[in-house]
This record gives sequence, C-alpha cells and structure tokens, in this order.
Amino acid sequence: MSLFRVNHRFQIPLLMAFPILTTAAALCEHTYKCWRVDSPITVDGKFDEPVWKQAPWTELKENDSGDQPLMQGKFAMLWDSRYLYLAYDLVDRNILSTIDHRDALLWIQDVAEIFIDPLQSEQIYYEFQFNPRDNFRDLVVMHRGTGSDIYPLGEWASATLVKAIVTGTLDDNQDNDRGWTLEVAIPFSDLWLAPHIPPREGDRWRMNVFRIDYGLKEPELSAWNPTRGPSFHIPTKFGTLLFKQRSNTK
Ligand SMILES: [Ca+2]
Ligand SMILES: [Ca+2]
Ligand SMILES: [Ca+2]
Repeated sequence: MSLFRVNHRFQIPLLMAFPILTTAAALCEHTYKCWRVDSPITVDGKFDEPVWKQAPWTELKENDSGDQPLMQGKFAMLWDSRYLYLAYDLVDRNILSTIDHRDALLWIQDVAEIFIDPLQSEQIYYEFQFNPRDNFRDLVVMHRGTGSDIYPLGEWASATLVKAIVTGTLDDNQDNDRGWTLEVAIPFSDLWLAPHIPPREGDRWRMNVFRIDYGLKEPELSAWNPTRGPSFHIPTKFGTLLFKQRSNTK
C-alpha cells in the first residue's frame, strides 16, 4: 500500500507508537512454510490444482487489532523452479476496482499486496499490489530503517502473471458481492536480490501479506503480520517465508 499513504493526520501517532511496536514485533512474527510443487499450476484465478488444497492457507488479521477482520481473507503460497505462486481468497461484499492499467496506485481501491525481502535486510524489499481487474504494480522499496521512511523504485518491472476472479459485480454497490480470488506467479528470475535463484530447501526470506478492503465505510486494512499502524512499510514486522521441499520432490 500506500507509499505515500501516511498523511499528516497519522504522523504524530505513528511516531509515538513506534518504539512500542518495535518491541512487539518479535512477539507476533510467523513463519510461512512454502512447499515446492512438481505439478503445473495454471494462473487462472482458480485453485483447482490439487496442490493448492495441500498448501497452508493462512488467515489475514485486522491490521490494528490483530483480530478477525470484517472482510475475511486468506492466502497460500507454493513454488517451483521458475515461480513463486501466491493465492488470495478474499471475502468482499462490495468490490470496488476501476483502475485497469499496470503500475497505477492500486491501493486506493480494493487491493491485495505482498512485500518480499529475500535478503532479510529490513531495508530493501519488493512490493507487489494486485487488483480484481488482473492488474499489478511492482516496486523495489528502499526503507531507511525507521517508521515508514521509504524510497520507492517504480521503474523496476517484473514479468509477473496475475489472474483474478470476481464473484459479484464490480463497482456496483447496490448489490451484495461474495468476494474475489487471485492467483499470481512471480518469476524468481526477476527477484534478483535473492541469494539463490531458484531458492533452495531451507532458504528463509522475509515477507508480509496485506489486503485493503474498500466498501461503504472506512477502508479495512488486513495483514498476515499486523503492523499495528497506518503504514504497511514496517519491515521489522515481516514474517519469515521458509522454502520447503518434500523428500520425494525433485
Ligand atoms: Ca489455477
Ligand atoms: Ca471491497
Ligand atoms: Ca457489487
């Protein structure tokens, strides 16, 4: 989200809260076990490949409280020799998305996001935003190390594949939508910060997964590891992405 989202309204509370948040970071960190697959995944927004059923589906939490959000969402991840696969399953009663081109500011409408730090640097990481119209925005982000002091490098471009399926009506708030799914494949060859391409069994990166839901009321922010503030750009709050390979998988 929101490279420029921290507005004046939020600045003082964020700075005051940050020392407390740093201490809390270690308490809420998670590890996501990402399993290697040897069967093909078609990026079509459907999770009918058997391997998706075996992946650890993980709930997102409301970003301030850590509680269950009003609009629930979950994600799962897999990998093979070429791609990091990502799936979102998002409940959404009012799906809002009019932006239909790449690299737009997608976070101002319904969006799913992932931040990926292959070096575990907490200083430089990739950011991806995805919307229900199959668009994405990709960035490399330099993070200064405090708060949400960031420098985005928007010229970086990846050959990421994205497909969403909307169950409901886009941009019609007179009805009751069900939600949207999103299937994504990020080429490892574009993640050139990674120590190994493709990753090796046991490699650990850092990441966080987010979603912003826009409806009739205030936007609801959700996260795998809640940042407990208005910005998602708190890399000390990222969790661990652990690459796993079953012994019978080559
Ligand atoms: Ca699929
Ligand atoms: Ca929505
Ligand atoms: Ca609708």
